[in-house]
Formats: sequence, C-alpha cells, structure tokens
Amino acid sequence: KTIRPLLAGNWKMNGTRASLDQIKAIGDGVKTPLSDKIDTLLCPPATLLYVATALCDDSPLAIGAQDCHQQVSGPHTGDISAEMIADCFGTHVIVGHSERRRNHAESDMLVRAKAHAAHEAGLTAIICLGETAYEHNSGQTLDVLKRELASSVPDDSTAESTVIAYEPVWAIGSGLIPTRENIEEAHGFIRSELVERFGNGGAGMRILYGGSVSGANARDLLDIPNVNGLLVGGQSLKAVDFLAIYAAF
Ligand code: G2H
Repeated sequence: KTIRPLLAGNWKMNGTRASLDQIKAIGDGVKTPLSDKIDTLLCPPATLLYVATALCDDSPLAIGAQDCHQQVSGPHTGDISAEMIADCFGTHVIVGHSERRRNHAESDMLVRAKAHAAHEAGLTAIICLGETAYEHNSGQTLDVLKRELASSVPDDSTAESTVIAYEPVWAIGSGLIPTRENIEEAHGFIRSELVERFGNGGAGMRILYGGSVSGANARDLLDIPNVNGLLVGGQSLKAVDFLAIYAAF
C-alpha cells in the first residue's frame, strides 16, 4: 500500500498579520489536481493560527501549530494546549522540534507526553527527531534515532495520528543536506523500528525529511525510499518558494 505524501511548512517564530497574504497564496496555490495525491500543511506561529484556518477554509491546506503543552489547561503561563489548537481548527501540531529540545530543554519523555496530548485532542502529532553534528560525526545516528523513537513516540500512535519527521540537527537552516545514502539509511531504520513496534500502523506512518529543503533539492529527496514527504522551514515563508517545492511532488 502506498503512503500518501505530506508537504508541511514550519514558519517557526516568523510571520505577522502582514504575512497573511502569503498564507492565503499558499492555500490557493495548493488547490490543484496534485492535491488528490498529496496532503499539505502549514504551521504558522500561534498568533496567526485562528485567522489562518479561516483564510484557508476553502483550501485543502491544513493548518497546524508548532508546539503544545502536555496538559489540557492550567497555570502554565505562555503555553498553549492541544485543545486550544483544535479549538482554532488546527489539525496538526509539531512536537519535539530540535529547537524546542535544545532551547527549552525538552526531554524525550516530555515530547512523548505532548504527542499523547495531541492525540487526545484529535490532532495529528508530527514528532521530530534527529542527531546533532557531533552524534553524526561520531557514528551515533542510528543509536540516537532508536532512543528518540522508543522514548518520544507514545504507545497510542497510529498511521493517522502520527507523523515522524527526521531532521538532522546539523542540516537545519544550514544549507547542508545529508547524502542520499545517509537519508535512505536513516529513513529505512526508522521504518523498521516503527514496523517492529506498531506493525501495520508503523508500516503506514509517514516519515518526513526536514532540514534545508528547497525547490532545488525536493525532487531528489522525494525519490529516496521511505521519504514520505518534507518538513520545510525557511523555504515555506514565501508562497513562491513553498509552491515550488509543492510542484516537485
Ligand atoms: C528544519 C526545517 C523545518 P529549514 O527545522 O522544520 O527548517 O528548512 O529552515 O532547515
């Protein structure tokens, strides 16, 4: 059974009301026959979430958030819950991005709790993992992926509720991309771990590649076995760049 690919954009801490025309242009740009074959998602900052879902309600473009708290509500100043994202008609949430793991000291167990909270709220969790430059250079990539998969992915994960994003930390925003062999090995390893743990659910789970994706490399990345889509940062900010990646599917 073939896996329906997903193209996802992550705006990170970028975007104000002035960027809404880009969201609209992306929503309009993915209303093509290609949308029968692939899913598309944009994760703007939380401040734009509600208006973005309204702007794109006539588009196949799904709207998601970049993080959530692991609890439903409570005294957590500055946090947003998965319920709040669902309340704004968001359908997905990214959890465990390396920028959160590093800058907010998020552990594998916390990422797992956030993904579980996303599932409870009916959201699809996009769980990010990947090795640092040091881990890559010292040959620890598969060990890191094994640990992160075992610890960050909750037991209730299914092919519908969960997407895995492989993002080598050293490839993020750097313009550096791992070799085809490196990506094929990492994605193949992630697949085999998912199948071992989740059976058919693991066989159908989407595994995205993320890190310096652009219109120039998207086609080659999508050719690699077990690359079921892309998670795009910098090149998702402008509709023209994001739609060039969309056209590569
Ligand atoms: C990796 C990616 C999006 P960029 O973080 O999640 O960002 O495409 O800018 O490397």
